[in-house]
Amino acid sequence: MRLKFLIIGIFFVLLFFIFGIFLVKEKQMNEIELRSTPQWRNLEKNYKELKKVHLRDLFKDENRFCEFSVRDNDLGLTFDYSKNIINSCTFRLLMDFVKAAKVNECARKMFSGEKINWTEQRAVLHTALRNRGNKSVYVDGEDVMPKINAVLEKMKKFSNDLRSGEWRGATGKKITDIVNIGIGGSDLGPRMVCEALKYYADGPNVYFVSNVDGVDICDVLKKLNRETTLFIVASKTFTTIETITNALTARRWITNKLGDSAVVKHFVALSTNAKKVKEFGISENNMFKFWDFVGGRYSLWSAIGLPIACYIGFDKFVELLEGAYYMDQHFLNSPYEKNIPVIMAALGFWYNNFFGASTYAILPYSKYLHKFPAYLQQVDMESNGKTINFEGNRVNYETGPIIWGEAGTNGQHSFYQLIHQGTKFIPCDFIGFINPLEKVGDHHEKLMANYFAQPEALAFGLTKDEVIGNLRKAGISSSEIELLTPHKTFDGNKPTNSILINKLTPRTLGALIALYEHKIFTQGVMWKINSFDQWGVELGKVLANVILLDLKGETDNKHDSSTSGLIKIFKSNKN
Ligand code: G6Q
Repeated sequence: MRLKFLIIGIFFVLLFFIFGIFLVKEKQMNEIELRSTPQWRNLEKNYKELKKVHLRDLFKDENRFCEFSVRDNDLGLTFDYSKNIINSCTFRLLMDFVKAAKVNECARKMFSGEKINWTEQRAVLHTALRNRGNKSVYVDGEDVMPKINAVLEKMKKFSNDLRSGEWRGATGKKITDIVNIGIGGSDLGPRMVCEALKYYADGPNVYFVSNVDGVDICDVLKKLNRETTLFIVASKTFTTIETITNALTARRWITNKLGDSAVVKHFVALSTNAKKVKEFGISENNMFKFWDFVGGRYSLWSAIGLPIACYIGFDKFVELLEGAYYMDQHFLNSPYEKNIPVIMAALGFWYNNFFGASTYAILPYSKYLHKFPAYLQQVDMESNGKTINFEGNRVNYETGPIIWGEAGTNGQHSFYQLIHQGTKFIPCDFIGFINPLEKVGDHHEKLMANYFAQPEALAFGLTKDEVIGNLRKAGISSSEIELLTPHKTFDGNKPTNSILINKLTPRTLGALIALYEHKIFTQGVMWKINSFDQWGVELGKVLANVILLDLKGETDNKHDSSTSGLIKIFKSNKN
């Protein structure tokens, strides 16, 4: 009998103990400072070993490419991350970190409409906009899919009518040119996609005006004919000073010659703010809605994509959504170890938080993707450029990196020198396509030879002995060899990811964009920050409004001596 009680007692003590460990682990990721968690500490230990290792050594393992790459045959996409400074242990520890951060659980909250943007009390549902499975998604008890589908239908009809000539300008002429007026999230996404999918364009010309600098709109208007031009005013809030100023200038340009009644045939609005759209003079019929649960920088999948649908046709716009939906499913359902956005996020985190890499380069080997780095700059830096964590405390670790880049091979003739031989440590993503859009001579082979060569050169460099050998072979004198060798040596050991896609199509582009969106989301969860607000943009906007009145002479506000001094010079030298 006693023995029985003893066994039951031991059983309960053990149960308590196990439960206690579980609670402490939970607490460690949720409440204890991130850098003190075992997951972070383990990575720190691994970093101390790895920083002494060169990619040349890591590649002695012939199996490395197989171990550290993911191929998705359906999408025709290969993600090779073998040229990163990691070993199997690093990878496991990074995945442990991701697991402890509960990335998948957080992603499911986002997809299901929970208000994960807690500083603005908003759901984050750009994924619902491309939810091609059409499964219900609820926000405040309302299924958002019917209204999303209704706007898509409206976009379909409008883009078809515009392209076919069913929709005509006020004087009965077919619309040949579209001008999208918007800024930030209401500009960068559709602008980048229109540029990227230019090859598929068979609709009207599309121009983008974003800057309040008057030359932006004037340059575009100079090329256009009022009777055949349509303006898309894209603004989530419909209060953004740059957009409204440009839209008013465009409206004057139309009405001066065609009269006020022409507005209805030459202006449409993409917005969440019906009241302001109406005040501007655009009728509800000409308004394409989206909602607070769509963040500006994640909005190209919404009504904000209207210029894309007009440019390449609605069916191809849907292909773009389908590609993104495919990536959404991959992100939600693949195990972390095979999950491309998760692996990319974890690697970025590895360099950002352990190697001290403060910048990250995006290098697409495609002329049409030349706006992709600028687009990602906003999505990444506005999302993860934050200092305050989930608990409202300042973080004591690095968060989002500086994102930059340029299309290859142009960048090679510009800044690659610094990546190869400078003192900065810059991880890079190389994006390339197996099949060209235009087959011209051997252009594509030449482009892709560079795409393959650069990551190889960055990883393996050129050793001193190799340099000396090369110079000797070239018949260079010993004294010159001595002089040149240090300059011609490449340390290598620069990490890169290679994303190799069968072809640039609306579907693969959709998937590529969603891949980066989810990478950014994953990193936000790992850093415990809110990736979906942007309070940092506000302060400058408020001050500009105050100073505008000073410049117009309506107020004379007191500023610091520098700002006041500059304003004084501006006013006294203005013609
Ligand atoms: C994006 C930002 C920001 C925004 C622009 C334009 O996430 O919020 O770039 O898109 O400031 O705002 P509107 O669409 O409201 O004009």
